[in-house]
Amino acid sequence: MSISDTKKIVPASLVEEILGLKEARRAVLLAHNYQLGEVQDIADFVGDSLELSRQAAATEAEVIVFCGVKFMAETAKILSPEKTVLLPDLQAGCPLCDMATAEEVRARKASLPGVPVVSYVNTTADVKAESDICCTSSNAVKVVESLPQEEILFLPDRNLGSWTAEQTGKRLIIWDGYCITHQRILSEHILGLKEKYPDAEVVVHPECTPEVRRLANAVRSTSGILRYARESSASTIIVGTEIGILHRLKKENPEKVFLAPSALPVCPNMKRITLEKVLWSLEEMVYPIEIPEEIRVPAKRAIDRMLALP
Ligand code: CIZ
Repeated sequence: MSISDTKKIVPASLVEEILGLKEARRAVLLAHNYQLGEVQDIADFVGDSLELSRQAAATEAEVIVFCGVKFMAETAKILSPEKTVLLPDLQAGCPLCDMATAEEVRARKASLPGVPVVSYVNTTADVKAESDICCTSSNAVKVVESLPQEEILFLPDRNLGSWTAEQTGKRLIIWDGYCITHQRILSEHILGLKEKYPDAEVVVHPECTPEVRRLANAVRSTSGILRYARESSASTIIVGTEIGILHRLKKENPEKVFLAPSALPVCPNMKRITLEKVLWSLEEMVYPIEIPEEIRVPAKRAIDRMLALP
């Protein structure tokens, strides 16, 4: 099935109002690769969470409007406490994040003395504060390889965990969390498309199940998928991740065909951010993210260790 972006008609006045207010507020708009196409189109920067974290840390803007989900806005605030970080919809959460609480992580750490904790950025700030180092899907392998220990507690995504264990050969103790959106991508979807398009290549996200990953030519983060699409000579590519990425893929590679495995991998939380909410966010300066210093400081240490890796 080919999913084409439903082209929403965006009133020019709405875009103008956002851009005018953005300037008046000295704000920058950061958007994740899974955001609605019209939100990506007005953003100053579109990327994965590692790229957006780096942008948040480097920007000279006073206000960051984070078009993504809450843990991403929290990461921006952890890195830039002096800036105002706004999330246009506070309900834009992440069920995967909620699968590991700080209390559970503390209990697990107590039973594993000396075992370092690597946490995926898809965690709450207080879970990051319990972690030795963070990782994203684009650098999980590098982060795990950077640690001298062979045994590592990896959380919260079991699929990214099993993929990282396969790639590094280390003994990962893997949390049992998963992304509900990537879990909806099934091997039969990929096999069905491969039957119809035998020359198509398959690139999937490491949050996909091992069965799906085994059918892929490559397993990549969203930024890795974008790079793969640019570099591949295939004219048709089956993409196993949240369908928001198709917007950038098509924009950057108009001569290629990108196929989503089904209409199911849509993250309802990412789609909560609309242009109307971005405008409202800038008008009312809502919703500011606040993180207590006793959580922010240790959480920043775990993120900084990741950012310090080459
Ligand atoms: O790291 C991110 O931004 C996520 C959640 C996915 C990806 O691969 O970019």
